[in-house]
Amino acid sequence: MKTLTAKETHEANDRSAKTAQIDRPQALGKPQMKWGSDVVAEVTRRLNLKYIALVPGASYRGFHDSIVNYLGNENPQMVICLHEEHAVSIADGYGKVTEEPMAVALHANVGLMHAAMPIFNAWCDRTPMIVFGATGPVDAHRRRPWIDWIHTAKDQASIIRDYTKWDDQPASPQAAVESVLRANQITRSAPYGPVYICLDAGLQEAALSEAISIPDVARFAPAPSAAVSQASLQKAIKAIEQAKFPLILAGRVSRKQADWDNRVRFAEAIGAAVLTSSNDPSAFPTTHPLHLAAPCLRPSANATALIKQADLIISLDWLDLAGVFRLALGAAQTQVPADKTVLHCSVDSIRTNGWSMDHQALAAVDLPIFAEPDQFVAQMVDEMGVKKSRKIKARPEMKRILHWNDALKSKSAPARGKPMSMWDMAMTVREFAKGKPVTFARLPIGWPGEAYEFDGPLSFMGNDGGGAVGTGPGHTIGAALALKDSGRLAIGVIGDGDYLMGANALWSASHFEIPVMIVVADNRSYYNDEMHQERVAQMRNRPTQNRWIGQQIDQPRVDLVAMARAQGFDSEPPVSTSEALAKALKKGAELVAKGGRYFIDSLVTPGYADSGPDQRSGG
Ligand SMILES: Cc1ncc(C[n+]2csc(CCOP(=O)(O)OP(=O)(O)O)c2C)c(N)n1
Ligand SMILES: [Mg+2]
Repeated sequence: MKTLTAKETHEANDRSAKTAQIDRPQALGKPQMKWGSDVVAEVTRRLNLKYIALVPGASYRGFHDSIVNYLGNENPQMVICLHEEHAVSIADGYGKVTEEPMAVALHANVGLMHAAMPIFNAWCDRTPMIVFGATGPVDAHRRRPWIDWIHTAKDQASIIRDYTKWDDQPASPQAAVESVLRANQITRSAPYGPVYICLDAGLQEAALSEAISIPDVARFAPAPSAAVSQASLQKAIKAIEQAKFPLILAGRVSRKQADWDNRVRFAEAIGAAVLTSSNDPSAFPTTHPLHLAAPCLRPSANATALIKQADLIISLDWLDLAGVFRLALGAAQTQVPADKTVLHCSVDSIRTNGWSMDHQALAAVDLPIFAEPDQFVAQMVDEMGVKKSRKIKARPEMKRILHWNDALKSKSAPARGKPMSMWDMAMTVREFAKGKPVTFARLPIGWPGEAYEFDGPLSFMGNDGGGAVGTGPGHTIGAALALKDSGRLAIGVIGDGDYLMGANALWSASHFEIPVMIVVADNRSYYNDEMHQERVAQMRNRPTQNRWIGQQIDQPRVDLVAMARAQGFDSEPPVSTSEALAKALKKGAELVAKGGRYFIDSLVTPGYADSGPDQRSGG
């Protein structure tokens, strides 16, 4: 994180104190732990969970009361949302930045159903999160007629079990203590993912009839990362010594600066080229001389050339290893590229299940290493005695490759004074962010890899791992909440479809005074799917000019600015030129630095700026 000046620190502390003043309960006296739900709240507090995102509901009215009137609405403090989808997306955005779980509370079956999609997305994002839900009373004699019956479902967790790491429905307050401790341990163990605890309304609302023991939570912490064996380290070193052209695929790695620095030292010491994914959070400085191809999801021409040349692939939990080989080399999904040694370092395999195929195709691997990638890199750096020098081991083969950032110089600067294309918009945003402590919470479909100029682990938080449209606003606000007092400017650049599906997430940012900027790349369309319809029409020899039908979001044109203003954001009329966008970004940044919220509707001409139709992620 950037070092703050004395004035900035003062302002940040001021804002922090103000946040704590939001939604303060009165007349609490000295609350005693007396009810079942007080026990759950008490354990939650001891686990140091700062926030709980929620939409209220009677099924958890006991737990709600415990947070307000027993905990005094702090640690965790409620972040009230206008849709369960946003509550989970905000927790996902927060967890991506902090690698710590945020809590969420969801009403019975109906709230959980609203939340199912972003929970799946958090599962694909590998984000830690503790989701509290509710049911019942399980004891049918205690159910209120009608409403308690429709909101009671047996095995409620079955709605989301296939994409959570663990769930439970404790039957007593004492069992709930264990349940919350276990949830915390599981969600914080890699690979991270959401966990769910369903609280029986009867248990929540029952008076405690016996003393409850809450043990020292420190004794239930997750284990530190397992170390890589000496034998595996030696094999890796030997493979590196024998390699002519090593290529690091830096995938799902940590947000810690020390790990980032280690990755750079490792790559420099072995002289490996590096590739990062535009789908995952920033993993390596993108303009570093070894980061030869611009970040991409599907391999661009440059990335393909690197993969083809490499004789050693070092995958740091790359999301789709077999898929990338298939696309770059035309290899069958599970076939090893014959001319390469493949090292794959990941713990993802222990989370694989039979329902979700997000584990991707099975890659053939010569050197499998079961460890968190940054653990492996740290041990390699130690084992190889890598010093802190910035001398890059030069590989003659790599010197001949034109770095993507140099190639960019011959490409067009943003057009001036005329309607912006996605390229113009992206280059304007890149220019604006240069050298500033900006965190891009999200970037939209079709954004060119050349606009990804990242210099630290918080530069970019990756996209929606589950391909879940509607999560952009929530992710942005959750990331901004985590970064509130850091001196970083949190920006979400999202599509108009994504914005419109998740637009009423914005109110939570205003209510909770979260400084944030949201910029919409507004092509007035679900444009990704226009492209799909065009392709189908081409395949079937049918008229492609009808591709817009059922896709364009126009007539009437939605007033995106009004939707943001209505929820407390500052804004201005839509901008349609790169000059106007640059001005708006500057104005927005000034406002957000003072703790405000800014919205920009950036009109772009339909069309993408990435390297071709197959770059597109939308399904
Ligand atoms: C919940 C959900 N519904 C539908 C889709 C299919 N889909 C993928 S991209 C996309 C369009 C998104 O529109 P927008 O955010 O405006 O981006 P654009 O396609 O215009 O670049 C849609 C509808 C999805 N991925 N998720
Ligand atoms: Mg769109």
